[in-house]
Amino acid sequence: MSARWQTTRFTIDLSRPKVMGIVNITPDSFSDGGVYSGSLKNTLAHAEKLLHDGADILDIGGESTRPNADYVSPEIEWQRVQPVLAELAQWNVPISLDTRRAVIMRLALEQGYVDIINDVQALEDEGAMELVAQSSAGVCLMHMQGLPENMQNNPVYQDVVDEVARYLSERVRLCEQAGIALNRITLDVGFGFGKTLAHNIALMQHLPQLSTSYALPLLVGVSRKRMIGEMIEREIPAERVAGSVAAALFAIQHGAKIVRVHDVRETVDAMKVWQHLSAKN
Ligand code: 8Y4
Repeated sequence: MSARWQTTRFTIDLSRPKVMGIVNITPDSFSDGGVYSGSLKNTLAHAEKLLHDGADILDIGGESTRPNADYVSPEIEWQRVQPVLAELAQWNVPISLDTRRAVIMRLALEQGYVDIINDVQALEDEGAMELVAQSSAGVCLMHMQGLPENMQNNPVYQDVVDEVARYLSERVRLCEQAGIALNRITLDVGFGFGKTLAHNIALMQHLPQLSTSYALPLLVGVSRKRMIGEMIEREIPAERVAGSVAAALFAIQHGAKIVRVHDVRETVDAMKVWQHLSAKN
């Protein structure tokens, strides 16, 4: 059973794990919105590096969903992502758009810019599910408890694994009912989104059960996150690279089909070594 993820332009073969490279769009205070603004050039150069390093998918986001991030209006979010998407859409690589907003999804889907909608709110925004259903995009449905602005203030679960599993199952059911075929859907437990370190560890340890119970591919995003920092006592995200690679390998070994990472080169190297040593080629 080799899973495939059906997206707008690409059918992504998940018989080997895939790497989603993170392209964060840095706010540019000097931007005139023009094609040659410094931040656009930097963003595209970064995307090019990620591809060179072995990324299989690029994930583009214009609104930070970190705890305590500043509010970004939909207008600003679109201003940030539009020029990047317009360029990357011509690169023949699957483009994922990280957004929670139906209006942003609609604009990007109308322009034919994206292959995948990566939504940390699992298409809960009004109209989002219908929009995706009317497109042929793939989608990643992620679990979050609360909202980015308050999610890390004392998250509580009775049974985190059970609650996340039930939530995602219900979202899948609704998506299918709305007309989104199951082969377009991947699932994500949402590490760090309204979860303590103990919750994150419990979810990671139950990945095999989660992946078999859904029969849908799991995407895992732990790159440079606080949970890694807590395990290795590193406050600075850039110092969490090795810890993040270890967690990505663990996730893959426990059933994750896609890992969302900042450090594509290091992650791909580690995955290649792991693959050679596993020797079931
Ligand atoms: C340092 C580095 C500190 C990164 C915090 C962060 C996920 C995601 C994010 C995820 C999926 C982040 C958009 C949070 N995380 N999408 N997005 N899964 N599908 N924080 O885990 O990277 S943003």
